Amino acid sequence: MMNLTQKLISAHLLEGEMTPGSPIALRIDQTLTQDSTGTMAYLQFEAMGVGQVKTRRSVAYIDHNMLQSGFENADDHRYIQSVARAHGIYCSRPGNGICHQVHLERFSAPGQTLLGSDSHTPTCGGVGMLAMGAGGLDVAVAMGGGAYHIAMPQVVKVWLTGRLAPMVSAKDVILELLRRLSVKGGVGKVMEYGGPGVATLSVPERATICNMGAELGATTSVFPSDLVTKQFFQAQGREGDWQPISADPGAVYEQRVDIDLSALTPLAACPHSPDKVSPVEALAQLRLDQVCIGSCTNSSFADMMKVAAILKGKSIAPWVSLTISPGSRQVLSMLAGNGALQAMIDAGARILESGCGPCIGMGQAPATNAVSLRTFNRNFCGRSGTPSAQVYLCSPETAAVSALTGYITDPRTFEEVPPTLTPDSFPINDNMIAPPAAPGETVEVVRGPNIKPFPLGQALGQELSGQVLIRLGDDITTDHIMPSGAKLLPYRSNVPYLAGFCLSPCDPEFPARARAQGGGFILAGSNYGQGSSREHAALCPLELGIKAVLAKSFARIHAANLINNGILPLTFADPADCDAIAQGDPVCIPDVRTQLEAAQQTGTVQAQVGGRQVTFNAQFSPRQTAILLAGGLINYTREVQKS
Ligand code: MIC
Ligand code: SF4
Repeated sequence: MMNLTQKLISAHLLEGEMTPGSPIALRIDQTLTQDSTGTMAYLQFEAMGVGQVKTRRSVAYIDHNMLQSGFENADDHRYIQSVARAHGIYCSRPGNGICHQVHLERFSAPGQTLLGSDSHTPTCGGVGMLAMGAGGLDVAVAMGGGAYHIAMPQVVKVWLTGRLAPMVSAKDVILELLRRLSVKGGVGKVMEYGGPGVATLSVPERATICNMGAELGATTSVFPSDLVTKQFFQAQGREGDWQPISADPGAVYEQRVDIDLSALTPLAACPHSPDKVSPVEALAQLRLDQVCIGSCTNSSFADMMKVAAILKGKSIAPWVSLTISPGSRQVLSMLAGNGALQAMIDAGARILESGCGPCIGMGQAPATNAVSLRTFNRNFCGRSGTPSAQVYLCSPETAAVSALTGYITDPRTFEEVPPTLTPDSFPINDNMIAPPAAPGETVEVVRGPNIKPFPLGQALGQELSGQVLIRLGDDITTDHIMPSGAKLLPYRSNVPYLAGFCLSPCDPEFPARARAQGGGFILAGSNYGQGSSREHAALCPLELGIKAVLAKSFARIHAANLINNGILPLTFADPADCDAIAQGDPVCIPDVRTQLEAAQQTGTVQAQVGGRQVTFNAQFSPRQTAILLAGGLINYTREVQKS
């Protein structure tokens, strides 16, 4: 008897036991990259010298950096298109849509594994894939045919009953889970959905729930593949890619959460965290300056049609700016064809191209102290491009109704309820997905001047010493560690430049201090590195000479990225020790190589911090230990290839 997660894992298991917490290695069928993590991932893939990808399907998306405010983005697009073509990778060109929406529509396949260099890759869990986010280097390894290494997750059964009430949406389901479990609640876990409520949810609704499972910190989220899924594949003209897959009756889970869909009400996440959830009702009358609809969470055809139905024949409040970004060109083209786009434009919406746009601060930064209501998945402070802005996250229904009134408004007060549309057929046009080169064809890979060499770790010495360069609190996100947005995103292939902004939202002096000290240590609270998969949150500290991060706990993908770049993620055995340490305290980890090897048995590492003897948990797998000793995954791979 197996649950769905165990079925997917056992069908791809290359090494290890399916005991929660123990290391496993998985075969990866499909990969995806996007442009802001992809340039680095392809540079690393090229450095591996593999030639053609070894996966069943690899796709490079261009969807994040599309402002082209200078040559940097455009050069990276050219590089990605050419490197993809040269190595057997499909390339979804700028304008074709957000990676997760397009992948769901055109490439997802129940029963397969997908590894993506973006934290919202779990979106495809909505059709029964084991879809996980990872750092670019792990995706590069998977493209080369290597396994993906994780700890066997615990599986949480999320049992759905009932049916969503009118104007309550899939977004409210995941916001309810965030309210109950918090942004740390899913770390080390897979959220597996089941129960009679599943059949009442369409594929895009399931995808919304899986997408924002990333905000729980979960390894991934997954729905069974059933007749609803089959209908979606038929409508996408891909029935051949469909297969049923579900948990065995009586399968065992480590945890259970029950949600009665009928009992849910519209919810919103308040500034500045996706788990600060409140009923929309309680926020009513908060005056809005901006409403943004779109992102990989809520930009499907069904979501956009609900928005169009609400806006039709009406006008947005005169003090509100409303932006709408349809998730894919397929969606945009359907809206253009059926008149929905006209309803949006006539109501006063500003239509943006199909891409991430304001979600990652690529334009549409709100005004000073503005209140912005968004259908996105993250509202971390400053991510919108305006640190003083107050960003709330909600469903498309809540966003559209609120854009009309100009205040956060419970959508159940709206007179008409728009239906959830599930088309019998979607228009299929893959002419913006460039196929790889034919065998034998030569492709020139074009590199622009903004592409700079990335830093490589060094084999670990006998001792690590330095100072605590910064002291941080809980839930520090990768948007704090390596901010993005219109000013910095163009430099994702220029780590030396980007490093000058590392942790700048927390302390603008940090990069200069780290450089002046020749590197040192970062001290943080719990869930350090939550949020994005961006490897730059490890590469930039590496560039600044960071040797170890000492924290109460880590987010999964970020901890893996630190290890892959040879930076030690050490967890305080006693969190009280963390509270007693100050910025500037000296740190010394003596005999660190010997200690790490011994940690295979002891599970701990000792250090002196600010004159105290501190014990850290160091429960690394044998492979992780070898990577850390070698100074990162690239050095480790070279060592393995030599031996
Ligand atoms: C995000 O939503 O934070 C991003 C931008 O999509 C990131 C990837 C990146 O930093 O490039 C993610 O979620 O992994
Ligand atoms: Fe793009 Fe935002 Fe989704 Fe990240 S969360 S992939 S930036 S739409």
